[in-house]
Amino acid sequence: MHKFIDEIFIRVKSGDGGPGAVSFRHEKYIEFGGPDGGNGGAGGNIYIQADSRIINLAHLKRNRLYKAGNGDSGKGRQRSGKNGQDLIINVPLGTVITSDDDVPICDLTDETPYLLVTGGMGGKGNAFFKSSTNQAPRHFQPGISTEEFTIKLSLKMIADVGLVGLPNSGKSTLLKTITHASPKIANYPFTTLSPNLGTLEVNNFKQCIIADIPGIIEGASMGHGLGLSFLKHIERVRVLIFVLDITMAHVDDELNMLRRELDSYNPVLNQRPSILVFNKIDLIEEAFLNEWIESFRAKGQYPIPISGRDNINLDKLIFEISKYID
Ligand SMILES: Nc1nc2c(ncn2[C@@H]2O[C@H](COP(=O)(O)OP(=O)(O)OP(=O)(O)O)[C@@H](O)[C@H]2O)c(=O)[nH]1
Ligand SMILES: [Mg+2]
Repeated sequence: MHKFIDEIFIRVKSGDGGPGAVSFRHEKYIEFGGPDGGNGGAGGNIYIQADSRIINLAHLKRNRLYKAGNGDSGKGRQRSGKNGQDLIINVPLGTVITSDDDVPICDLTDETPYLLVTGGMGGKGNAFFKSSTNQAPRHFQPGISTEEFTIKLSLKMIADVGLVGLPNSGKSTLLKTITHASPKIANYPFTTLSPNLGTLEVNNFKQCIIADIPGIIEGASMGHGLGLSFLKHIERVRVLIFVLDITMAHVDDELNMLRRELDSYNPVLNQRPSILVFNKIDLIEEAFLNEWIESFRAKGQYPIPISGRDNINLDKLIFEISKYID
């Protein structure tokens, strides 16, 4: 399996223009039959296009340089050289392109191809330079040469909902129960090493994309655990779901820690609408659960008690999610 790559630098070069031709018509008994050198072909363009079937940027590690075709030379009898072949670089939806020093270039949120760089123009052949004063020009233009440059591609997945929680809180289990995704699930922290997406149908078949990201621990902003870099994949979600493990001693500390870590990554995330869930309620006493629900309510928070594994109350959660999807 490919390693999950969500940031990569690549070199690109559009095609060089082909040179114009120097050629003269060959006719019997006529020494110079007139210039007929055609123009060079244009170099190929480079396009970047998102494709929903691609999930990360790993496939771009293959090449050192992504290059479009060069234009062909012009030919005799005023024939133009063939244009160089365009190159289309496919990337996942949500890929953001910048220059290597972070100047924004484009953000590929749909599958429309983006013209990154055009190929060089072809040169004029000598037929172009014929004039009343110069009937037999030997002059032609070389094509325009293009230059290599580096671009940075970063993936920010496009999801409507992001699952946030400590390792082992049951995020992947929840994703698996409510969508057709099949993420890895296991009873140890950091089972999920890269984001998973799943699709949920709400409100008459509207698709809602849910992102499950690796668990977050105290100090993630200082690089502990898998760090916070995966939070970029939920930067654009409409709603966050905090998946809190109710079997942990202090579910409120759990939430505060997550909020703090989100804050140190990007304070905007804490201003997003959010849904709180208490997960794994199948494992605890009802009285214990009610105490926690009461203590949250006293603070104006209304967690939804669920079991992602045993499918308890998930219809309630889905209804809550659907309010944000239209
Ligand atoms: N009893 C019970 N167990 C659950 C529930 N949800 C998840 N689990 C278990 O908790 C463990 C962790 O579940 P995961 O879904 O892998 O947790 P995660 O939050 O994705 O974990 P990371 O990927 O490590 O962050 C697994 O053994 C699950 O079977 C639940 O509602 N009830
Ligand atoms: Mg997981």
